[in-house]
Amino acid sequence: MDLLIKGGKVVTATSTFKADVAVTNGKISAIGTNLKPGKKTEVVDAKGKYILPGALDGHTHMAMPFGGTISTDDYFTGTRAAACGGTTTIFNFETQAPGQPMIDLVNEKLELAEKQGPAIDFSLHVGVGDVTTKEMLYGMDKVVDAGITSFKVFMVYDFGVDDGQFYSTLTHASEIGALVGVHAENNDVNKFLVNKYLEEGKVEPWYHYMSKYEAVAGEADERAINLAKMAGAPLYIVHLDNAQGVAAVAKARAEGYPIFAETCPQYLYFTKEVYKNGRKEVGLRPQDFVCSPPMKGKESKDALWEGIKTGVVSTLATDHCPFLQKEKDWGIVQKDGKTPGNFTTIPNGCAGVENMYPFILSEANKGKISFNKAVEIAATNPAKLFGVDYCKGAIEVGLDADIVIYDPKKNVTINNKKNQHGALDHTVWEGVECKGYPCAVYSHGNLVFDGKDFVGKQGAGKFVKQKKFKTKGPQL
Ligand code: DUC
Ligand code: ZN
Ligand code: ZN
Repeated sequence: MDLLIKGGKVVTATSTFKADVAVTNGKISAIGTNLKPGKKTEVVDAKGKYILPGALDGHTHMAMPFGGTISTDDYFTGTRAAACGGTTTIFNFETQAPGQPMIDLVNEKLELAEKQGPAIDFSLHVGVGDVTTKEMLYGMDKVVDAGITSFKVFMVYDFGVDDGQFYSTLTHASEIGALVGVHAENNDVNKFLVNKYLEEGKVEPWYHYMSKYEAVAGEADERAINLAKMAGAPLYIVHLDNAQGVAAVAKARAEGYPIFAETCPQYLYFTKEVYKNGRKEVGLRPQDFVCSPPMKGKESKDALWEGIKTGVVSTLATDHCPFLQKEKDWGIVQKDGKTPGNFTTIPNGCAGVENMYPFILSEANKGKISFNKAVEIAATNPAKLFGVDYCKGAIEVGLDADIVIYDPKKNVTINNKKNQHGALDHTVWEGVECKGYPCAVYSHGNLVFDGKDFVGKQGAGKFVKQKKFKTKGPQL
């Protein structure tokens, strides 16, 4: 036995109990009371603390080209930040270029990841950019053979799919044991509204929200669900943000369909008001919050919380996609330094990979949801949905020792300069108070966060293979 975490309270998705946790060769080797250390065992006192599985962030965009730049965190700095927030696995989106065989994209990005050196384990989701021919569509098979069984289609953006391509992707994915995620927004309505507002000279970040308001996402959520039902395929809606979509997912699940939804902390904490005023009190401007989909109104925020409580929302993830403030300012003056900008010339995305687990655990600590629910949506369910529950997502004998020791009495106020570990120059989470915080994080039994600093190693993280997706109904 290499490590013995003694006297803490183990939290799983379904139960909470006092136990010691032993780690041998990077795996959880025993869970029980009064476990005895060996001569060389490191013993950690966890009295008064919770022992949780490391979170899995099923939605990140590290090193992603977007809006004329590349997201600020790469596979190292982004995973360093993740580790310091108790996330021990990420799933990074990589999107296929037109005409590019999907497997070439995968090989290229695995090479990039290896070069940048992730601090924790990772896998990929393949963003479907070209399924215009049978050959391109069947390119998914090689990706599944390589151990990646999750794909994502976009209903918006120039590289997005039309409904026919979406339907064929869903159909083929379900034949080969893969799960399709969707970024659901109505492209045509969005484009119409963008043009309308720009013609009217309405260029401020508020119109980013106005051109992607609740129903723009809600309609697309409903259509995506209909297409999945027609194709007889499972579906995963990423970053669900609106009440209409929550109702649609609830209905489909109640009817027995394998429809799953993810939401993100930003939709549970902020509202559309940030596009009017930013958060002046901590130096954040409206453009700093521009991400897609944008934050919605309070009714949607409340519906998402309710969806988490009732099991309609299955997972929490971040959509971590950081851009520097000078890039966010391209909404005022564009990259060339002279052309006036507008809400469409702001790179879309915000940071969050370090904040997801502390945020949801803090909400649990305040009594909004149970700790079990927080573990379920941030660790256990993403592990199941993305086919890595054979090694991750729970405190269980035989699984990787990706462990968070959580101190419910340690209060931390997010301060980008003082206590955050990514590469970004700001965070939308600035000044947010967390009641309770991770005080130690382990990846494969190795300490990666000591409660203050990153103490892991660049390059220690490895690619994790996903098994095939077989779930036929709404239960995982
Ligand atoms: N939304 C974002 O905010 N950033 C990257 C991609 C996306 O869909
Ligand atoms: Zn998206
Ligand atoms: Zn995304």
